[in-house]
Amino acid sequence: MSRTHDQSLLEALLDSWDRNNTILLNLLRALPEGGLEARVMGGSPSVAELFTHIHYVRLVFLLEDAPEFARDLPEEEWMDERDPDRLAQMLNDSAKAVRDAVQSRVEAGQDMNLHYDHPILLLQHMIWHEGYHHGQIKLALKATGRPLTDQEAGRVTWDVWDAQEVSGRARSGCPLHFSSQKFRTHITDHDIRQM
Ligand code: NI
Repeated sequence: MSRTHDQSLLEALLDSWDRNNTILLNLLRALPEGGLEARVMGGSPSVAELFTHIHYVRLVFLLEDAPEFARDLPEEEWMDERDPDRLAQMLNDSAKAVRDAVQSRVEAGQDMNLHYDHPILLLQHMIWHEGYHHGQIKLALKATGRPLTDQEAGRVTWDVWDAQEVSGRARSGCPLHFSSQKFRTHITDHDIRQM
């Protein structure tokens, strides 16, 4: 791949990674009572184990691809950690390590050591992986009678992708703005009908 370096594109990509982690933490904080122990079915990982798995996977790829940014791997991949503060700390720590590794490799024009055709693909891979498990977490909540409503989940998850600054675009009703009715309908479909 071309190694031309555009700082504003890099910043936007790192921002997408920060938002992805914010969404994950917001989901963690929005869990109803007993949410960390929910499972889709017997034998499925608990919500707590899905969060620790996400953290572990980030660190494994870092260890293999940019070991200078690696942290100590937890002893277990699927730890049943029930302390939300501890989970938040782990996720923030691994998110920063991934961010720093990608930024460093892109700015240095250096490939990852093992996987990926470009360092940015680590970010894309992790965002895809974590979105996949995000859906499973919400399904586990629903399957155990603890569904998150659109009111609860949409504001702290989907809306994190919306423009963060209060701009004239939102107030003027620009049809391309994410807060358009079409986007809201899309959110509702995911949170209520499908999940
Ligand atoms: Ni996974």
